[in-house]
Amino acid sequence: GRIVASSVEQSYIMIKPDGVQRGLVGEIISRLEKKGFVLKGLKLFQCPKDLAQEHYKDLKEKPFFPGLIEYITSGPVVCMAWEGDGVVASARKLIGATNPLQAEPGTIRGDLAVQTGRNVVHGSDSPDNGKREIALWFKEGELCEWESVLTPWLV
Ligand code: 3AN
Repeated sequence: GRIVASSVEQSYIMIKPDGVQRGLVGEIISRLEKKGFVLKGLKLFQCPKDLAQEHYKDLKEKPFFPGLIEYITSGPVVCMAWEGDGVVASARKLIGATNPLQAEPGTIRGDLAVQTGRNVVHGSDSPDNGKREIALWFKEGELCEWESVLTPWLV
């Protein structure tokens, strides 16, 4: 989709099907909200196979790729666009290591998951990929341009 460019850094964060099935949606959103990032886009979405393949195209050659695509398309995901200075790296820290057994306690994966193939949440790994992924998962008009009244208390 075509998305209005924002000058502030944005990250694409997605609660994967296991996170939705396990009832962790509120918990995960809450952690990002409380940190102080601003939610600009949010939807529950059943991901088609071609979109999953495009999103994970860098992992196409990996042996776990077919299983990853099957997992991501197995049920609804929660798509989110989060905004704020340093949001990409900070959200990666809040999410924790890819392998949940290596993720620090206090992180989402460290507290809530055990298996790499069921690690409940995705977060963009660079600001450029944040932009790319938000444009991939959201259509024009699905993001809200709004200013949080909390911003003066946060930054
Ligand atoms: P991250 O999600 O922490 O950025 P990536 O980009 O290396 O990690 O991997 C993307 C996704 O691919 C992971 N979230 C996980 O669902 C899956 N994945 C990565 N490595 C493995 C693996 N060894 N076995 C199964 N799934 C994997």
